Amino acid sequence: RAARFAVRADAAQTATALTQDDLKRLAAVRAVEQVESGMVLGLGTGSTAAFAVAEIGALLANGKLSKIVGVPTSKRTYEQALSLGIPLSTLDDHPVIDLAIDGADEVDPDLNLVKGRGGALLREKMVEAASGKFVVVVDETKLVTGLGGSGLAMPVEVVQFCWKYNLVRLQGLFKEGVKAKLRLNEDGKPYVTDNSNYIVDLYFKTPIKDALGAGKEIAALEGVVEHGLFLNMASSVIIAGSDGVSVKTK
Ligand code: ABF
Repeated sequence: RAARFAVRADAAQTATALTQDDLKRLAAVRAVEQVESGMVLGLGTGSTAAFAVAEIGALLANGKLSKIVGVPTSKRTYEQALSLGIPLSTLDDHPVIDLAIDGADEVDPDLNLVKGRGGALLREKMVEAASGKFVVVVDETKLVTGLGGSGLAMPVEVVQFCWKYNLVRLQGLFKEGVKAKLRLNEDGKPYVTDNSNYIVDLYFKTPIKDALGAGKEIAALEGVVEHGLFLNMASSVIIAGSDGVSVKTK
């Protein structure tokens, strides 16, 4: 299947000039090799997952796959899948998903993840928790030794009501170790999620020591809807790098 793309998996072994998008596409196409006709699929969000959705659409269009049902993890992915003619459904009608394919922002050595910089963490977590198999697709820049270690945001979705109160409480959970910021759009207005909530981004100064404990404490705050720590959820991670594509499985 990968042969239909300009960049082939074998090219990754030798070429050094692959772009980050090339690597994302390689990982996504490799994951889609696990898709079989008749499956209910969790369709991820983000630029890497979009390559997987595109590949699924192409395989449906050329008859190599059939009877697929997709459960999208965001309005963006819903629109993309719809435009490709992928039959769509919801967790209400398909509460059990065979396979979900999605990207991530950080992947640690135990295959724990930070997700949600794209803002879709709530639906992603619901769909991926309902999936028998959850395959993560990333390029090698997403690998970290500890979650929060990239210096980039770990998102927390909060209700709009008294968001500042929750921002202060989130900041307080980690004392000086974190900077909490309300996510804004380019126009300076708060970013609003698909479920009409806000996002507080947490910037950790050092990797989170106890991600499980941190996740529990964050989730216990009233008004927190979901957080971007996806712990013990990934079945495998497909990583594309300049040395080729590798698969890490738990
Ligand atoms: C989704 O897309 C998110 O959970 C994550 O935030 C983001 C990764 O985006 P990309 O694939 O564009 O790097 O998977």
